[in-house]
Amino acid sequence: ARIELMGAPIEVGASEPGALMGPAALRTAGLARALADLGHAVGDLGDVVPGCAPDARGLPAVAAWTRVLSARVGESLARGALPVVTGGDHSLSLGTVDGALRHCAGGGRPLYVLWLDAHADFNTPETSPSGNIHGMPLAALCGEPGFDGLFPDGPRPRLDPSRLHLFGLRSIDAGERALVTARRVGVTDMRAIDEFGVVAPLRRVLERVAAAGGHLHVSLDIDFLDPGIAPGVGTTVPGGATFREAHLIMEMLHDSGLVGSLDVVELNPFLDERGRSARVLVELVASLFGRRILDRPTPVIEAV
Ligand code: DIR
Ligand code: MN
Ligand code: MN
Ligand code: MN
Repeated sequence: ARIELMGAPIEVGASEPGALMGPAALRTAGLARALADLGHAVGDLGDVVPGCAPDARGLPAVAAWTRVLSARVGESLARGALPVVTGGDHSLSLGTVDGALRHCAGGGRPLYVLWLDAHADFNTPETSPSGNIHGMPLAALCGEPGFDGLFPDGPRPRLDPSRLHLFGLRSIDAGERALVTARRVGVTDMRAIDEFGVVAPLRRVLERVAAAGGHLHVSLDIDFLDPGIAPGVGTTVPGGATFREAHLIMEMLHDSGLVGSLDVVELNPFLDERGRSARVLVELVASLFGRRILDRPTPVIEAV
């Protein structure tokens, strides 16, 4: 599929300013070129413009972004393209996942979401200690109360929490932990990754999506990565994924052929060290789209 890049310079969902420069930094780091060099047809559709005033704040501003991003992602998928939305803070996924949900509902396909993030992003206005909307998108998408006016009125497909998988989790608030457990969200936390590595848990997730004939939406929050390799984010948490773990995940996602849409979020170039984090993200996205060391299939090593 043709890859359609869209910038979503939104930062109202976060307390730390700077994520609005993320799409520009990823362009500077050569995201489009890296994908084109792999032989893909790539279009940069530019930055999405929200239907709100530049100084709009809070839930109304996020609602304006949600509407336009949902529409843009839906149009891209309807064209048969693969939308890649660069952020911007993680509240942009309200729009991208909503767009993918509507597209999939229309086609009768189940939508699965792989959330690569240090955080669960499952707070509601009620449970959130910070009030930051980038910590809430999954609760809203899954239909928790407290988000009136965020989505357009009328019927809306909800994200089924059992088709959501949090991967890399290592920071969760008390109220959202209770919700994540009650809603039976799939979780591979860092404890599980330490014990089992990334391959076995991810393979299980991918097998489920494949068996259901699902569309996989991947949402990559840069704080999924260890701050040592990706310092350019406002909410670093120690003990994140290594460069090698993250690459392997991207290669497995590519090999699965299941990824239908992608978010790359929370890059804050103002906090980055000379573009390091932006370059790491470009490397990872290139791996997700097929960059490999040798042109050979993954070797199958038989257990002894
Ligand atoms: C925290 C942090 N759970 C909150 N969340 C972040 O504010 O709700 N998400 N940083 O990316
Ligand atoms: Mn489709
Ligand atoms: Mn996040
Ligand atoms: Mn996060």
